[in-house]
Amino acid sequence: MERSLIILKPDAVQRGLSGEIIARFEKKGLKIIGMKMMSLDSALLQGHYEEHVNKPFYEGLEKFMKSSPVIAFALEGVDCVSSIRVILGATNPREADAGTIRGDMAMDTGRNLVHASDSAESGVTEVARFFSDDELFEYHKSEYLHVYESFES
Ligand code: IDP
Ligand code: MG
Repeated sequence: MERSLIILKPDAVQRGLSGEIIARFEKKGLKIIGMKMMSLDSALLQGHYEEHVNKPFYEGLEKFMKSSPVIAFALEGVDCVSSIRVILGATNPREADAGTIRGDMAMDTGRNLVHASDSAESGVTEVARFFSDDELFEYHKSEYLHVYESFES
């Protein structure tokens, strides 16, 4: 099954939107396999945002991501990476569809509330970057019977 790393960024934590955002993923039927509050440092952020490190907005992005604790969690589900990106909405919240997290709750690219992995490969890499094996949980989710027509238990 695919995995995605989700980060509730400092704006989500500061605006008290964590619960509502987590609820959207839970209602979708995704399984939370790990979750923690943490402060991000430069080394972790430079690895995580490797593709953006040399872009003009990176300095502001790193400063913002260090400005308060974040809540990181790992989600698992069948082909979940792209469906999570649909729930997230476009990077620029002013262009994000209504009904998405960014479309409903945010106004600025630099304050777009949530990170989610952008491919199955990055999902695996990013979850491993943020969580050690003993922080991740394998368990049976009884609702899967009612979320998926067929699933491997
Ligand atoms: P994503 O979060 O939708 O995957 P990316 O293009 O991977 O978007 O960019 C990572 C993050 O960098 C964005 O979520 C946003 O916080 C920040 N960012 C991207 N482009 C800009 C920009 O033009 N100005 C300010 N921040 C940006
Ligand atoms: Mg991205």
